[in-house]
Amino acid sequence: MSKQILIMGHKSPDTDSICAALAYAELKKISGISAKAIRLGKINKETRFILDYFKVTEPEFMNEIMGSQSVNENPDVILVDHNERTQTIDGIDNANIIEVVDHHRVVFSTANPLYYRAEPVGSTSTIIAKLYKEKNVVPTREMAGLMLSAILSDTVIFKSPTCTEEDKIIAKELEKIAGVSIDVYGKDMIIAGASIEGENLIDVVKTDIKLFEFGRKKVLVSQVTTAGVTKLLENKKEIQEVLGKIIKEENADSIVLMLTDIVLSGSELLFVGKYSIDIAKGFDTPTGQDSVFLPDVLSRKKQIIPKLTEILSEV
Ligand SMILES: [Mn+2]
Repeated sequence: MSKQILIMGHKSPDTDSICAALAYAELKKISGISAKAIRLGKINKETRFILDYFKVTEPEFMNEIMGSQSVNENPDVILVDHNERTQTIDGIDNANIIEVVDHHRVVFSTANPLYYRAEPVGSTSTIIAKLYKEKNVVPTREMAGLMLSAILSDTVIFKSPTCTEEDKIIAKELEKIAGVSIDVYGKDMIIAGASIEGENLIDVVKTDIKLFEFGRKKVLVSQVTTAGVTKLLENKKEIQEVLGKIIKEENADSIVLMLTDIVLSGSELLFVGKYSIDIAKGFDTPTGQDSVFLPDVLSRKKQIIPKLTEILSEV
């Protein structure tokens, strides 16, 4: 009997990491290969919504692969949605990596030959969906729903600059099988993921935060993707207090929070800290307001950082 293959995404799993692993394990099983999906961390809110919606059980948790008596007993593993050792399971050297399916830069080397599938598309699940087609297997409604969700999540419903034409075509095909509407379901999914109900605000702001140095000025820029910026702003005072705390914790001068609303297609910017008056002015915040909504601003890298560089060089 052949060993059961373990299929896993990265640590701190996002939707793509979980859904790609589940959908690929299913395809292997259909092909007569024993396989099961594994997760290396807690399921996030968005993924929880998806699994509940399509009534799919979450993958089994595993945090380490223990060494075995002989190399022959080492488990066979497939890595999806990652290929960096720092992002994978502890004890990876006690496993045989037999295959990788990924859409990130490649920083990987192995002792043994393996199957390696890398494509610069918006999500790993796009590639998994292509593998189904190549094997002439139509995914179940559940697996189509999972793969569609992962594409919508990784590409922020096709709005991310990482989204390709192929992601859109595959998503449309999966939409039919899954029996959902991309527009309606996608927004519900993002709202579920962005819900901060019952969650620690500090954790929400710190999920996607980066520190930038503009000369000697240290500015944190955090991005929170949501479909309900208006609702989030009901807690503006609380958010500002949290931003103040984070500045201290991270030893920064200022913080800019981008509340990116995918429905309104723009970002509300909040500023707290030392240079906040200048930053607010630089982003054309009306006098007397402590935040501003910028239509069509979705990218921190392409739209916020260059502007901050300009503003802070003059302060
Ligand atoms: Mn991904």
